[in-house]
Amino acid sequence: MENKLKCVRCRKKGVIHLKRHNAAFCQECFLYYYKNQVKKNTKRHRMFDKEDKVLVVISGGKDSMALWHILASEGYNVTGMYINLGIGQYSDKSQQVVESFAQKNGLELIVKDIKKEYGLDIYKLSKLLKRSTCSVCGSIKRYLFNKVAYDGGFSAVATGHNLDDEAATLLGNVLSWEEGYLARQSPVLESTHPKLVKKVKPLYTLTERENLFYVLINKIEFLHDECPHAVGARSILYKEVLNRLEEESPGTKQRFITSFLEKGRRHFQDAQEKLELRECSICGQVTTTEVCSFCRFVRLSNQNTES
Ligand code: Q46
Ligand code: ZN
Repeated sequence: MENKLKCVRCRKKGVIHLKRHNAAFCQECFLYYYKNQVKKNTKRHRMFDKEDKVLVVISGGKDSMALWHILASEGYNVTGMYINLGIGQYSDKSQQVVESFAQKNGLELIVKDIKKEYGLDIYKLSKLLKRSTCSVCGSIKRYLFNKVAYDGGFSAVATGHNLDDEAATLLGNVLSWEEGYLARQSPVLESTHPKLVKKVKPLYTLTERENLFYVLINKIEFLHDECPHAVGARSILYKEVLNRLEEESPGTKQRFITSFLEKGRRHFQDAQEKLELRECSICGQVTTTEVCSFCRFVRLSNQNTES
């Protein structure tokens, strides 16, 4: 037991025990481990290198703040991107956290406000379209990540998805055998059109707990609250189930993801939807319909303010 609490690298007193690696680390060696994981992931999956311009999507939560911090401190050419989605106090508070971090650390940040810039309201749209708030919000976010990245000449869009997120998504997709999603689940989503920017997840082998530890030891401010609409999401239940499995058998989540990527994913490649991609007749962004969903949202919002 005592052995477990000694750092596996330097034998000093361990401050965090990672059961799935059967290893404890002191603060300094944990940072070495964390940095190494990010380095390995970006290299192994050819996500980006130091010459690339990377757009990092920031929500203000621990994962995206950790990602922004580690990439900037490792000398990558990163710009943060924050979208104010008009979700009451949650949006106001997160914007403050993100802006203050950028200012204190001299980091570049692009802020988009969907209400001020485009007149979009996710609540009104979700009512008008009879779609869930998260589905409307998700479409808007995906559109803006890509548009900002493409217009700004970025080589990749990086998100803070962690091991817990990836394992929960995989479990959800497996439970209903979502072949199309399984074919695409990967730490890297390559570009399939000249106007689509590659999406990458450099933290996909690090857990929520490790990201939390990283932000705490680096004294990075972050928003503790989750988006109020995340409450009750299916993914939270999947995370709880996986945590239970992890308790009994440490390493389950990592094995689930890495074995899927190594052995499982290829069996779903035929299920990749071969969608015909075209350019939106209004904004020129990639879509499968004549007018993209974002431009339809803007049109609908304008009609409803006029009437
Ligand atoms: S989709 Fe839904 Fe998230 Fe948008 S409304 Fe909040 S929970 S932020 S990842
Ligand atoms: Zn459009």
